[in-house]
Amino acid sequence: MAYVDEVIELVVKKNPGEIEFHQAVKEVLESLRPIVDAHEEVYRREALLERLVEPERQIKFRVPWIDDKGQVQVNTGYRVQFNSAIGPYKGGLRFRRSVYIGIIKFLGFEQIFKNSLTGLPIGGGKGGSDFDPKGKSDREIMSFCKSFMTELCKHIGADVDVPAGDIGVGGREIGYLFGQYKNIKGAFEGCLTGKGLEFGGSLVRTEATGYGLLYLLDEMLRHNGHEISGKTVTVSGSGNVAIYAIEKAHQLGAKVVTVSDSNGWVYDPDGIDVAALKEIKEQKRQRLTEYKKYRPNSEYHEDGTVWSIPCHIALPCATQNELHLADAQALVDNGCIAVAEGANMPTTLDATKYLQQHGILFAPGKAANAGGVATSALEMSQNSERLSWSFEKVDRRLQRIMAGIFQKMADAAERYGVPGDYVAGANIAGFEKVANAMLAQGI
Ligand code: NDP
Ligand code: 2IT
Repeated sequence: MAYVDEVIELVVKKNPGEIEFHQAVKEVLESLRPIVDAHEEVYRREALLERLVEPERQIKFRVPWIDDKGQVQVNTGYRVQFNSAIGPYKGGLRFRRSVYIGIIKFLGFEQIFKNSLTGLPIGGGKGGSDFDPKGKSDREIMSFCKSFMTELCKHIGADVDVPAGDIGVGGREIGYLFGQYKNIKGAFEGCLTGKGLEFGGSLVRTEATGYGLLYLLDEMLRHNGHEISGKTVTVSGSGNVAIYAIEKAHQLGAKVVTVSDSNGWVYDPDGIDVAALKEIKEQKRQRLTEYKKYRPNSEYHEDGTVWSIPCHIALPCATQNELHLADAQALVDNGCIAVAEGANMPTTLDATKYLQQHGILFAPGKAANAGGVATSALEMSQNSERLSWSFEKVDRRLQRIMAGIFQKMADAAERYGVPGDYVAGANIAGFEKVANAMLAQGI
């Protein structure tokens, strides 16, 4: 049996029920075949793939907290420190009811290659909790965050592991988490990124994932003889990534016509009103049903998906496995030319294959959404030198990083005989650096 297939089988057997983790491993390892074949003897002797799919450390902990009625609640917290070959563990925290170890491991595994692609010295990690922030008061969020950090602070640090946000974790949560770390440790350190600008945060970090997505899309389109300006774009999600992807798409002359949340989706034929969206989601923390009050011409739907709306470019920015084969078929039938993943693993494996086989330019999340973690690494640099850079400086660095990521994935795809396959290109380019570092450091 091929080495890659042996390791995929091993992962499924050793991690029963963790279907998202299986999916992420399959997607990466399948596309590493050419590079693994070329180095099979060394990789097998060094058990390189077996080491790659086994987290260096998995931490699972109890998070007790008190709700507004005085009732004690208990959630489960996780931190998976997956791979530190090229730098301290780095990756977000996700607070969502559906979180379990399989989700955190898939995200941590993806993060290894994403972080490598940025060219910055950051390893892969991820964490979170099955805590559901929906409908919770600020005090309840604070109570939960303080308890979560009471345990997590034993395992992280500026040179060890530096968490940040993900679904359900934004500036408010990072503020509470940072405050608790500082109080317990008695030290003001860059232990988290996505911090407020008043206490060590970086300009552009809020916008970075969405802006970076558009910078990478721009590179991919121009490289293939297209441009963003004048294009109709569909976006899913309405959180941090979606909002700033839409903002940058509009700045670059495209028109975004959809957004969604877990209850429904909006079609606004005149183009999504970003100011209204920010007010609804960032300030009032409301549902998308409110959008029609700002834009009477828009439609709100509970059934179906945003992918039924004809577009040139589709940007899934909500969550894993939200773009299925039927959606991919609809996109192709409606004349879509490009898909770039703002979320992590939003496109199912069969949908990805279908899009690629039908000539759609496809930018995988680990390349396309790497702008967030890249800017987090720039925040770490600023914290280390105890300085803050200007918006323009960080934004320029972000643009250069995203252009570099496109170049790396396009080059790797060429080198390994699959030109234009950016999924394989991103996986191979991300893997090469980590593999070489692991081999150099020995057992
Ligand atoms: P937010 O919490 O800010 O927003 C998430 C959005 O996606 C919300 O609109 C939410 O709807 C929707 N959503 C989440 N889960 C589901 C679901 N199961 N079904 C339908 N809609 C859902 O998160 P982010 O914008 O930060 O993250 C979005 C994606 O981008 C995630 O995949 C994340 O891993 C990825 N990402 C984030 C980065 C960052 O810097 N923040 C960096 C790189 C990737 P609702 O309000 O109803 O929950
Ligand atoms: O998926 C991701 O890359 C993130 N949620 C951002 C991680 C980070 O450390 O900024």
